Amino acid sequence: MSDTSDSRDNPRSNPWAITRRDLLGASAGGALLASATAGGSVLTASRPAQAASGAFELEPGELDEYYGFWSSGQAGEMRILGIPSMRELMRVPIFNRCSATGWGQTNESLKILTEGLLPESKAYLKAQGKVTYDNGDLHHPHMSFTDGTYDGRYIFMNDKANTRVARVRCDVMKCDKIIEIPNAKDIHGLRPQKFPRTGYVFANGEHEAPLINDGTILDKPEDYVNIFSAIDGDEMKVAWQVIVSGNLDNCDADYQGKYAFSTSYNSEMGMNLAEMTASETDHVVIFNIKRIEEGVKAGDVQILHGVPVLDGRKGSKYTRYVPIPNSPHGCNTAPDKRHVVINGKLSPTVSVIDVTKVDALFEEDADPRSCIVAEPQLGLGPLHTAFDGKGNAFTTLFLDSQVVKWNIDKAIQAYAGSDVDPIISKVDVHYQPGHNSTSMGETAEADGKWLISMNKFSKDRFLNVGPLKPENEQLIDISGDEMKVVHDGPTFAEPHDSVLVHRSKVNPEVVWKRDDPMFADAVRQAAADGVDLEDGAEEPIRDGNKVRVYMTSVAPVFSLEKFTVKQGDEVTVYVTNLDDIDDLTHGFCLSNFGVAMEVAPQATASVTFVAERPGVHWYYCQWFCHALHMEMRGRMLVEPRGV
Ligand code: K7E
Ligand code: CUA
Repeated sequence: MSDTSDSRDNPRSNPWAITRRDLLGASAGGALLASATAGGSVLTASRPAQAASGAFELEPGELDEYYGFWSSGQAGEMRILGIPSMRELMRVPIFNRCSATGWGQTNESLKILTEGLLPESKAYLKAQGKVTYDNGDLHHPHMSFTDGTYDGRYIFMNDKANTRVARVRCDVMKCDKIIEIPNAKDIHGLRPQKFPRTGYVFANGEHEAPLINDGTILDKPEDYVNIFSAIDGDEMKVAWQVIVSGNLDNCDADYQGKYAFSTSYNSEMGMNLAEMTASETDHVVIFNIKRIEEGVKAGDVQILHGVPVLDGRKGSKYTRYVPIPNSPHGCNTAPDKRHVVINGKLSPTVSVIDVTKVDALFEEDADPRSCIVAEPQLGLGPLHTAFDGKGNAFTTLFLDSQVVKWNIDKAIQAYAGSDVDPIISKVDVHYQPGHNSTSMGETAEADGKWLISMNKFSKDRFLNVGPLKPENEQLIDISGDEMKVVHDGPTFAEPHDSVLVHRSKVNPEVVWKRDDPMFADAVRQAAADGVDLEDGAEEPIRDGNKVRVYMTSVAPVFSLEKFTVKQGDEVTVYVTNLDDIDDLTHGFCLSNFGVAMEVAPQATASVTFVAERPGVHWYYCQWFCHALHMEMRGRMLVEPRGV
C-alpha cells in the first residue's frame, strides 16, 4: 500500500492549500506541517500531517482514501461509507426487503434468499405465507483475506436474528449467497480466516439450545449446547461444527492459520441475567483447526443436517478453555500477528493472549492461563479493541464513554512486574461506544490513520428527531499520540461493526458483465423460449397460464410500449438494460401491483406476479435516467377472466 495516489489527488497535500486550522492543529502532525511550512519545504510532511490537520473534510468531487463496510444491525443491510469523509455511498440489501432495488422481490434475489434455507425453515415460512425471512440482525461485516490482508473478493456477515451468514461480491457490491446455519442458534461473532486465506469463515452461535431442537427437550438447560461453525467461504457451505461448553460471543482468527478464538460471556449457561453473570470468570475458547480437521477426517463426528459435528466441550482435544475475568465480549487479533485482545466488558481489564504460547496448551497441557501475557486495567466496560500497526491498541469503554489508547508491549511489561503505565491517552466519545475500527486495522497492514468509534447513543449531539435517535459514529484522528475526534456521523439503526479498507484493495465494476451468474437463470429461460434477452420479445411467451414478457431498456424507452395478459396469469417480466454507460440505471415499477426493481447497466432483472387485476396498468421507470424519464413507461393490459 502506498500513499502516493493520495497526495496526488488530495488538494490538501498542496502546500498552498494550507488553512489556518492546519496551522493551528494541536497534534504532533499539525505541528510537523506547521514547522515544515515555516521551513519552506512541505513536501516531506505528507500523510500524517494531513491526517492530523483536518483532511477528513473532502472537497466536493474528491474521493475518499478508504471504503468503510458497515453493518446496520437490525436494519439488515450492509452500508458502504467513504472514509475519512464519512459520506454514505451505498446501501446493500442483505437480510432486509428493499423497496428501491427490489431485493426480496426479484427472482434473482429470491433465489439467493431462499436456496440456503433449511427445510424446516421453509416449512415454517410457508405456514406464514412467506418464502423467506424479511428481517435480519447484521452485526459483523468482514472482508476475505489472503496472506493476512484484505483481498477484495468478498465481504462476509452474520444474521443473529435468523441464524444466517451472507456473502457480498465486491466486484458488483451485491449479495450472492445466504446460508442458514444448521444446528447452531443465532449467529453472532463472525470473522474470516486470515491465513493462508479465507478459507474458513468462523461463526459463533450465541444462544444455547438443545442440539436436536425438535421439542423433545424443552426447559432443561443442562441439555443445551452452543455451536461454533467453520464455513467454507468459497462454497458457502458449513465445513464442520464444534459443540462447546458455555455460550459464544465474538471471535477472531490468528495470522498463522492454526487457531480461532471465541469469547464466552455465559460460561454458566444461565437462563437469566443473574445466572449469566454469576461467575467471576468466564472464558475464551481456542479452537485447534488442524486437530479439528483431522478429527473430521477420522470420523470423530456425528452428522447432523449433513454437517460433521465434533464434541469440543471442556476436556476435548480440539479446544482449550482459557479463564477470563467476568463476561468477555470483543475478540481482536493484533496486526503484530502475535497478540489477541479479549475485552472484559464487566471486568475493567482486557486480557492479551500470546499466540506463540498456545501450542503449549495443546501439546503439554500447560495451565490455560499461561498464554495470557498482559491484563491491563483500562477503564469501565471495555468492549472492543482496534490497532494502529505501531504496537498500540484502542479500546472502547462503554461505561466510561471513552476510547483508551494503550501500548501492548508496555502492558506486557507491566504484567511481568515492571512499573510502566501502558495507558497513553483517553478521549471522550459521545456516547457509550460499542465497536471501533481502524484503517486496515484488522489486517497485517494496519496503517494507524483513522479510528471510528461506533457509539450506541447520540443523545444531544444532533437536532432532536423524536424519541428514536440515531447512533453516533465518530471519526478520530489517531496519527498523533493524542486522539482527536474530528467528525460526528449520525446513522440509522444500528451499526455494530465496520471495517476500513484501503481503496487500492477494492475495484468494483462500472457495468454488469452480460455473462454474470446473478442473472444466469434469466439467460437460460430466454434461450429455452428462443428469445435473445438483448432483443426482447415483441409478444409475451405463453406457457399455460404462465406468461413471460421480455423487454429491454434504453434511455428513455422500454422496448415494449404495451403487452397483454389474462387475469390470473402468472406473469414474469424480464428487463434487460442495454445502456452500458456509467451510472445509467433504470427501474421497472408496475403500479398498484407492488412490483418494483432496479436494473443497472447491462443487467437483467426479473419479477414474477399474478395479474389478478383486470384493466390498464402502467409500468414506469422508477430510476431517474433521462430528461424524458417521466415518459419512460408502458401499459400492461389485463383482459378480464372469461374473455
Ligand atoms: Cu459488540 Cu454484536 Cu460485535 Cu455489537 S457486538 S457492539
Ligand atoms: Cu429509465 Cu428512468
